[in-house]
Amino acid sequence: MRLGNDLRDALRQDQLMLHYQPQVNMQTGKWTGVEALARWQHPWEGNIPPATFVPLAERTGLILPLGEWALRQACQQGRAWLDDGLEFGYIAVNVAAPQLANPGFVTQLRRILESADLPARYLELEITESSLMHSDQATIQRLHEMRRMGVSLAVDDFGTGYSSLSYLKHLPINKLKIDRSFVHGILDDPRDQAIVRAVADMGASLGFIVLAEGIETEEQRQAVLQLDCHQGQGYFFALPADAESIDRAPHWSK
Ligand code: G
Ligand code: G
Ligand code: MN
Ligand code: NA
Repeated sequence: MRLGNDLRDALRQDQLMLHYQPQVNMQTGKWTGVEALARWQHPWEGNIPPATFVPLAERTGLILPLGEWALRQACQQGRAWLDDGLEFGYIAVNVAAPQLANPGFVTQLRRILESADLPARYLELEITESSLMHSDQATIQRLHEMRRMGVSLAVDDFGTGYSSLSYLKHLPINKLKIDRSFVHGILDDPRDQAIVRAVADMGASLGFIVLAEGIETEEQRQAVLQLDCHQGQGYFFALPADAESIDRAPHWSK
């Protein structure tokens, strides 16, 4: 596939970059950290969204190099921010199922953190509920190893994975990210409100940080706050933006 070959080139030729979107403390409004989101500036097709090229990478076997690139890039950015005196909290990086299933993933992660000279506590990994659900014993061991290193683990798109909840008891998870589809209807649909409330209560009882994704309006922010979500993310607070814009934002205590 042509676009698949283009993606291979893009990885080599600097057409990919990471944007960063803040996550906020719902009580204080202060930024707690940022999520790294890959962007592809294609030489003539223009901007190709990750919703297109991440599945493409999964089909063409490029998801492992893409994932490694994103981790390396994010860790180097974290180091640069620290050198700049910027206390950015943490960088959350999306990790796809095939990365997690790779027996060498923990070693790779350790090497990347070491060569970037970034302490592991600055890194959070976002893993979708569906890839966690299907994790085998060896993958679960790797999750524990990552936690022992000091890396945090967040469940991405929580509520969309047709999941049994039993994995929440066994996996070393720090955070649940409530999928934005539930936040979308929070004002108009009592069922969405009930789901967000239930996840917030359950998550807090299990000792997780609960984050609501996709907050776009002040009204949604208030509803999420009232349902006791700890953290929020969405266009209402900040759009994903390049590292320089994040760096210049007034929210960081330099
Ligand atoms: O940035 P945007 O909202 O368009 O992202 C769309 C989807 O692509 C999200 O589900 C996001 O998790 C995923 N995504 C963005 N960057 C990466 C990445 O570096 N690796 C993986 N595996 N997924 C990513
Ligand atoms: O699945 P994941 O959480 O990784 O998705 C992140 C994606 O969500 C990014 O592509 C980002 O652009 C998008 N996003 C971030 N905030 C909002 C928002 O408020 N509304 C919508 N619709 N999408 C958002
Ligand atoms: Mn995510
Ligand atoms: Na999500």
